[in-house]
Amino acid sequence: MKTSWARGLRAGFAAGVAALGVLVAGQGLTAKAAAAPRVWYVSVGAESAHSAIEAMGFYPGVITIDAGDSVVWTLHSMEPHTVTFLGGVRLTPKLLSDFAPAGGGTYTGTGLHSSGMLAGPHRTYRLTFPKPGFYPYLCLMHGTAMSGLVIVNPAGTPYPMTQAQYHRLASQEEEAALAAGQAAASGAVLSTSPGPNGSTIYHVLAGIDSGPTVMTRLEPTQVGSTAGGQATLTQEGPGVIAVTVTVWGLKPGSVLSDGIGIGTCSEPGPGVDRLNPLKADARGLATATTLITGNPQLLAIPSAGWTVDVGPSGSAGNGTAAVACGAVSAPAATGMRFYPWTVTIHVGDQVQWLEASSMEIHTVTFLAKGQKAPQFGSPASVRPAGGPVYNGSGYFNSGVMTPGQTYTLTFTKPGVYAYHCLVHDDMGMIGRVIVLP
Ligand SMILES: [Cu+2]
Repeated sequence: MKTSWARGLRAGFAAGVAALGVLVAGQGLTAKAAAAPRVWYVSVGAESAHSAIEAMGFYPGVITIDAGDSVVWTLHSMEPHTVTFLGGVRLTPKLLSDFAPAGGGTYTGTGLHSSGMLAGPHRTYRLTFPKPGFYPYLCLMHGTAMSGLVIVNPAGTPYPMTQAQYHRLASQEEEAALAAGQAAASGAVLSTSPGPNGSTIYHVLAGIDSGPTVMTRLEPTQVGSTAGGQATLTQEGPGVIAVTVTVWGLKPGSVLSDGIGIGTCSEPGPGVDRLNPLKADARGLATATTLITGNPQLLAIPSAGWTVDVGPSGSAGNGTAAVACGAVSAPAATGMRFYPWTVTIHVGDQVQWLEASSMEIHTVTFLAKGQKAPQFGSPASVRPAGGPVYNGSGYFNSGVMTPGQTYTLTFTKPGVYAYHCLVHDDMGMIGRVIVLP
């Protein structure tokens, strides 16, 4: 503090600082006090009580700062995440399992910069952005579905929002995500199907995701424009997104281009994908659906950072000449429970668990009497064990279940049997099978 104070004096700031009556931190105490770099705050993840629902996003999802400013990300969940800027490094399935920190504390858009795995209360990651640009980022643990965007304007550009406004926006985005996860969890009903020899198969979900569809309103972007509409983005399956754009208020017969871009409607950035053109009918209404396909492990609707832009023919994707535009904000969340958490069956019936979250791995694990749960990651935790028939004792493990995978057990002995997800039992992911005679 002494050094900065002296530097301040040298810079001729004695009067100003004295008038403020406080010591000003050294960094940014330059000839132009108004341009002092700022620090902005973004939350990583969010969760409901007892970690039952985990929100998969950064809040706010998009933040606009000035060159020289820094962003501090703070973890707000039991679930670990990363903050990762690819910096031109190709995203591969292998990189999605690399949770080591990378890069320095300054990011100019090149080179992998990653927090590494943030785990534990209020862990933070800080980056400074000296260069204007659009900087998307993601969580390597949860893939492109968990995305954010930092927009950096030249130094001195007026900020579109204050930190207090970003906090309010962040709360709204978190609530929307948790509500979407809660809706999915509440909607999960136990289904059954006929099994062999008159038995019944009970279908239990390991984890659950918020719905696959995101609706985005398209608002007119030009003065006097009457165009408005709606974009519906649906994750049809791994690596497939369907985008349906409907616009009204157009000149009958006119043809418009549309596309997906990075940025916001007021700050459009680079284009991501072109969408099928829109042709207005006699009522001035146009609609078109486009399937976007990509690597099943890499392409997902991002929780933030995309816009859908509609513009004159040939213009779409970068938003600069947009007629209508909407920012895609996907309220993504995942349920960290078994659905239902308890299931009552009869001797001879089967329970089939389905890994129903696209963003998580889980296990279904029955411990032997007196056995301590193996630490997740140990050989015993990740390897399947026990076979297909459970008679009430011994160690039974599904091994690591990846999205879409199932695990089936036939129960032959009456009793009450508790089981765990070895990855998430500390978050309360435990279940129970009651077997009646
Ligand atoms: Cu994550």
